[in-house]
Amino acid sequence: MDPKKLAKDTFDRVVAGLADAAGAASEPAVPGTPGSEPPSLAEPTRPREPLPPKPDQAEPQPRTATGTDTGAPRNARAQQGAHLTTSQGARLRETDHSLKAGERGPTLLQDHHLREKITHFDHERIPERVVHARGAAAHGVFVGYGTASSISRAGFLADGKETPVFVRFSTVLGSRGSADTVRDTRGFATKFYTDEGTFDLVGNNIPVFFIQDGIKFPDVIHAGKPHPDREIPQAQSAHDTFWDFVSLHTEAQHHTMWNMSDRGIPRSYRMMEGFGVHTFRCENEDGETSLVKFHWKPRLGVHSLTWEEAQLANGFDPDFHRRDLADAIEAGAYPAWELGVQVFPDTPEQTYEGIDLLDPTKIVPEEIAPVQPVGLMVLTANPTNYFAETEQVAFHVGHLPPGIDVTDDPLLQARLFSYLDTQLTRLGGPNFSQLPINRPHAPVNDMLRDGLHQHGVHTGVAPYSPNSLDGGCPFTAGGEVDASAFKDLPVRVPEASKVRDAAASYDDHYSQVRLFWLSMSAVEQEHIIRAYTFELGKCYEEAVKQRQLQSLANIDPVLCSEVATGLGLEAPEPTVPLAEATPSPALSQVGGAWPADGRLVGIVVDPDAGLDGVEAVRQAVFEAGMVPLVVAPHGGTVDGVPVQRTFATVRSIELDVVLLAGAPAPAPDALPQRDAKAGAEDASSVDPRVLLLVEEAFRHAKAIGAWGAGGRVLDLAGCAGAAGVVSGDDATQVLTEVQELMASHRVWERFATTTG
Ligand code: HDE
Repeated sequence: MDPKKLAKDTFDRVVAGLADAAGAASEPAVPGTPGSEPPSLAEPTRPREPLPPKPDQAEPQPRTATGTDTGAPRNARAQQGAHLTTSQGARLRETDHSLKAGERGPTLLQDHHLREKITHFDHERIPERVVHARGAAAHGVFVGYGTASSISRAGFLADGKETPVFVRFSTVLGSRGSADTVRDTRGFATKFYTDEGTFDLVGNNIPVFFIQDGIKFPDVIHAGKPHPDREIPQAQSAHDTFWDFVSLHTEAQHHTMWNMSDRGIPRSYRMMEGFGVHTFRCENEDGETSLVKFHWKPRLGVHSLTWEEAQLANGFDPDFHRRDLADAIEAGAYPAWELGVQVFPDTPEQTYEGIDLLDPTKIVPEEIAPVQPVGLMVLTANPTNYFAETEQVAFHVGHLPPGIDVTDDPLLQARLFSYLDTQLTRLGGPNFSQLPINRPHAPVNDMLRDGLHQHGVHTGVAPYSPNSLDGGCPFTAGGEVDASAFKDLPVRVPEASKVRDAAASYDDHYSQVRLFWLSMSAVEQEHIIRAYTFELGKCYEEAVKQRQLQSLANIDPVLCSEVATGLGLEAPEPTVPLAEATPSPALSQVGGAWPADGRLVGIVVDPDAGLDGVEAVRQAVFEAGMVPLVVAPHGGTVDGVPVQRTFATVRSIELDVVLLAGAPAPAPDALPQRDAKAGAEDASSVDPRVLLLVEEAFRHAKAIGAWGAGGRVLDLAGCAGAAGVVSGDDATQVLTEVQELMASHRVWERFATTTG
């Protein structure tokens, strides 16, 4: 079957199944409702059962600590009953006053309710992840295509097989409360709850890593984290210690350039590729092995923010990516990715076309090893509780199903130790796999016993092997070919001496960085120049900047001289010959047309002039699977149409496109002393915040549309008639043209370039 059709059919099937489960189609609504029903104005006092979760939410499936499906409703673990109780279920009459010796007297130690409430609160926090602390997650399903059967016998890849998944996206460097749109790598970790045991694909949105050997992980992270004396800057690499490290440790240069490219500032988690990074070894039913790299390809394409948008979002909406993911799912714009594999022969050298497959600073260009689709993942539900699910989920690269095994990549080898180890501190002991979100969906019969917070109630007397007192239970899988058992693949280890060293092939630190640079379009190269210039410009020490310029000289002379000019420094000569590199067009994000699911369409209205065409556009936007946001001078409703943003609350960065249905005069609150975005003095002109909205949208190369009086705003903003600016009399026709522009994410020709 045509691969594109397979993806579409599978996506449609999953989404149709969700619609059936939800029953009659409800009215489309703007996402973001906090609760599952609208609140009453007065405080509710009549006891009632807890409200159900919102329709877009799901809990982890109810499984026992040992993997059995309990058959209990999904909310069986949520709070129960209509009354406030202690943790022991005793009903309480009062929770607003502590028990005191008289109204004005001291609090009594006897107050067990006070002590339970405060003590539990005191211990609500757990250590945040040392890396990837800031994240957002969703539940979903993976459907196998069956196309991987020649490569792997893993059951979840079989044709039509559906496997529940939980995916957590993250930034790397920032603390748990840091902003989403910082320049950084993004984590892309997927937990497949397969029948054969949990499989965790713990990847990133960048296919290479800073280091070739896991022993250097503390070094690169200490360099990237805030300086230890002042603990600044938060969640970013634009500081001396990061550039000090990567300029000395030049194997980091490839990953660093990906971070400096637009990949470092994604538009959305839904619009990122994912990569397993390392090469894995797979085995098929016939015992044949191959080397494999995993890729996630987003249905919506790979798109990014501009640097200015990212910076504005950090202040204006630090939860930008979190909100986008949750809102999209709530709006029914289910994010989807195809899982694909690059497959290489399992030769003793473990190289492909001269590329060392065990070196995680190298990619294999898709042009020489195409990515073959093996299944589709659709994210279908938001978590019901951030802490229980997104915070407590524990991934581990050693969670592998039969048919997939690790290789000797020294980065992967260290990870096999680290992920188990880190959970002991973070989740408080060895039983973290029994937390609801981590429970396998396969029967668990280990001989691990006891430990803090043990949820299993093990039977028998002989948790040791061999035994006869428990009838010999549990038994290891027998026979050479037992499809249901994990197998450590019997790979030959070359005869060698113990060494703290790496293969000579690991010494090439520049050829693939040059390949990446040459694969970028002119506008993407401009962004990279800009990013290096910004980041190094934020460094204090000239030696650090000069040293990094040396690496840039070894990558590309134009890149080096442009950055050097911005820094006011001399561009050095290369110290190694420039590599011969064939560009890989697949690395560029520019080009192609993509669905606009869940995109935000701002519609600026002028209540004084009437809402001609607005309702029709709103409905058409909903029907196209996007979300309309009406932007008006005040909140509430305008001519019966609900308003989502006012001129005071809106900012261009949250809108993918701006539509102008009018040219509203300055609102009463357009006062510079009240709203720094305002500055209007001429009451006959357009509200200055609307002008700013249009100017920014134009600068960020977004599509803009206007009808009726809206055209006057385009004139005032000086963008009428420019590329990607549509105006006309018919509102829905304007929307249609704007939608066509949105398919390519930005109006790219608006960005002038110097390198192209
Ligand atoms: Fe991780 N990494 N990592 N990492 N990593 C963690 O595990 C580590 C690496 C990645 O959403 C930690 O539970 C070492 C590469 C993701 O919960 C920790 C090394 C890649 C996540 C850890 C690496 C990743 C983590 C922190 C070098 C891409 C977030 C908390 C040998 C392929 C998972 C935790 C989530 C998290 C260690 C390198 C991806 C400390 C030692 C390469 C997506 O165990």
